[in-house]
Amino acid sequence: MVSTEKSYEERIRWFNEARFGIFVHWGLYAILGRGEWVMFLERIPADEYAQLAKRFKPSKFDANAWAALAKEAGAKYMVLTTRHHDGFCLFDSKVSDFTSVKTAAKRDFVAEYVEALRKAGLRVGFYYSLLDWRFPGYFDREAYPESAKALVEQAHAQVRELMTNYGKIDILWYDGGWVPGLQQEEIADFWRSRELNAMVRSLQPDIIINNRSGLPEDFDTPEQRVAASESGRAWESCMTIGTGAWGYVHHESNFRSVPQLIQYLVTAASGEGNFLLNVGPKPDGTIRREEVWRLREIGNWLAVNGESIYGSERCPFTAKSVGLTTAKGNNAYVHVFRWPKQGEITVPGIKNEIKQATVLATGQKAIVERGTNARTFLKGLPKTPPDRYDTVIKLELDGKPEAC
Ligand code: H79
Repeated sequence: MVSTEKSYEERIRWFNEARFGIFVHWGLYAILGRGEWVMFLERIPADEYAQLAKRFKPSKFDANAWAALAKEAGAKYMVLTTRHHDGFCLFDSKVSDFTSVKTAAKRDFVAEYVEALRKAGLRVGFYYSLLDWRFPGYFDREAYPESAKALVEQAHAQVRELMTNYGKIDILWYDGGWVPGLQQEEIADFWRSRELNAMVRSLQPDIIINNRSGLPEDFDTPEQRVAASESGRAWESCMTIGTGAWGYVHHESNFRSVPQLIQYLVTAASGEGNFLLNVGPKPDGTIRREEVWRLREIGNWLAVNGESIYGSERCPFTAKSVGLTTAKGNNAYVHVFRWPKQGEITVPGIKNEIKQATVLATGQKAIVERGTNARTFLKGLPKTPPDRYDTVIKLELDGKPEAC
């Protein structure tokens, strides 16, 4: 029999080309507006919390608008919380009544989301929290063994539903795998993750799975920081725009700036990793203006500078006095976050011959001069940065970038 199974390299290729995705945290917690951990942090009893479902009627939810914004941002995929730690499902489930289909909204938001993304040409990611705070057996397995068993069985059944009922899914993004009192190496046994993920792969042979079910699977997921994995291992940093939480915060006092967000994206790209930037839509389903305009600004920047990000590779030489470097094929890209006031940039250690140096924002060619100590000078540039966020200078080389 000829195997039709794809290799890891084949399955992960689109993901490494994509580099930028949008994370969406949305659920009942949006109504309270104090983040997705509110049930736990304020010790809200499950039955009291469940009352929120009666008020969850998102009149302005429009999956096509979410997808359109992700496209405008230059993102290639989205990941939606199909359910978070509160256990509330945005999809139809035979094994739970605590879903948006069986409560006031009476809608399968996951179905609408998948359809909109496919139509927009975006890849589809599902976040799924293994843990569910409503199960006492999650907090105390000894005292409530039946509850702990039911928790795991529900997770298996719901992951099966998600992998069966919505067509082709590109990413399964587990979270909440940790269990009180268990070591990291015991987590996969608790959730029966080997069995679970074998089932996932039998239903979705091309899917990529993150590393949060107690098993490494396909990619690493540093949270709220950018940290590269070793070469050859895919990774994705996830981050919030507001710094308070992932779910909607009504009075968010602290939003990350656009240059900050672009620098995180470039940092990820420079280490051959992805950036998954989160939005927390309002209870009505719309995305707040503070997040919308930031995503559009990133999209405008990517529209000009995207070739330095999509499918990026590590560049062996650096430009740390001014910013970072990325590479692709025979091109290197110098990302200038700290534009020199004399309009002259020094890049040390380029071994290659440089055929041409171009400012992507303006198309201007820089004058290339080589100096002592293997220095390259890029001259004839303006004294103020041509791009207010990150001016990218493309270096066309005689071969793949090499350092000396
Ligand atoms: O879904 C998002 C978070 O809700 C989830 N992962 C991302 C993608 C996450 N769950 N736990 N954690 C992240 C780390 C736990 C942090 C905690 Fe706390 C510190 C839990 C309680 C104290 C941060 C501060 C969260 C609530 C208060």
